Amino acid sequence: MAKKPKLTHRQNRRVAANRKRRIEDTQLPETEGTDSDNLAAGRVVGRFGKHADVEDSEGVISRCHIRRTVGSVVCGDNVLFQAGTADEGVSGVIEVVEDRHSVLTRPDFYDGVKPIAANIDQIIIVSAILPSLSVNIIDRYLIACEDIGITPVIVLNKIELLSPQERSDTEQQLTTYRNLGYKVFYSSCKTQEGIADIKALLNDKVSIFVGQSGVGKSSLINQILPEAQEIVGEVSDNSGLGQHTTTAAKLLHLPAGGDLIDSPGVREFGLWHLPVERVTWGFIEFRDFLGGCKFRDCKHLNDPGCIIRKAVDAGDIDPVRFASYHKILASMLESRPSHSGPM
Ligand SMILES: Nc1nc2c(ncn2[C@@H]2O[C@H](COP(=O)(O)OP(=O)(O)OP(=O)(O)O)[C@@H](O)[C@H]2O)c(=O)[nH]1
Ligand SMILES: [Mg+2]
Ligand SMILES: [Zn+2]
Repeated sequence: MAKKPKLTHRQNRRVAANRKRRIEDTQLPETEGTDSDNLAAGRVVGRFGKHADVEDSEGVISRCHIRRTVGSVVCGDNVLFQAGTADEGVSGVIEVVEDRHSVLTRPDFYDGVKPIAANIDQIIIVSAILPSLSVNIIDRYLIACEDIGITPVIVLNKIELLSPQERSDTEQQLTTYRNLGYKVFYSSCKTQEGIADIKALLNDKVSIFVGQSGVGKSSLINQILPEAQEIVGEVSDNSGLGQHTTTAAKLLHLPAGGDLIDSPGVREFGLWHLPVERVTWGFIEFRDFLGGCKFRDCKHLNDPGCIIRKAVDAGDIDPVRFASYHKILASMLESRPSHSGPM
């Protein structure tokens, strides 16, 4: 178990601010006899700080307060709300959040497990070859998708920056994912490669674009849906990392049917909220072997009689995925906050 970390001044300030926010949230004025007959059905299309933008069936958007009792509210949520007056800033109130058919979550060091988006059908995992291709972050997202049973799609963006040789090496590296049955696309917002293929996948589905900051999620959305006019940021010259340009999730409609959610980039996609066995199960090629190791508590590392290790040695499991698995487990032990629940 990780020990309780000593917080810096900045972290302490953030914890205090979160606490204050929770207290303020509880002080939303009670409406007189909220009558569910007067509530409208809507969908959350934007979420910022304490407020949310809710779109009604006519396409009218109201900025709303969120009643404390409704719990979390994220993009894609179906809600019942009191509509506000369009010209009056934050004037509506979300009163009820309908049950979700799916929800993507991530653990937050300060706030526990946080939902990111709800009622999604598909998760587009965007990576870029700059600053370097991280298959580990792809694996983390794949585990999250397997955990919630949502189809992932892997997109490798900025592909025009690779030389033919680098491209062929990268494609070789990603063959593993295609062999596992995952869809893999190569894209470029500069040459338009792959954009039409990605667009074709999005018809009539609710898709969320996720990945590190600077990989080009908003740029891809602008290519697919030029009206979106999502703000795009520069990547820093030194590190090639993004500047966290998109700060809040936003849901956009495709004219042909279907919705896209742009989401803020993350530095690392943590999986502390999952039990280790769930992470193991998230590596779909391990599943056939699970239960076959000599020891029930096999760590699948150097344990005698480990059938997964044997499959790696026999070439049936990709050694890079196997290494990625152990890297994820090690990072879960290192960075897990002490309050994040059972292993
Ligand atoms: N060379 C190249 N650059 C790209 C491509 N796609 C996006 N970029 C650049 O990458 C930078 C970051 O793009 P964004 O779309 O803001 O990235 P993001 O993933 O939305 O980042 P966050 O909002 O911070 O999470 C911008 O300077 C884009 O112009 C591409 O296909 N090729
Ligand atoms: Mg963005
Ligand atoms: Zn084992």
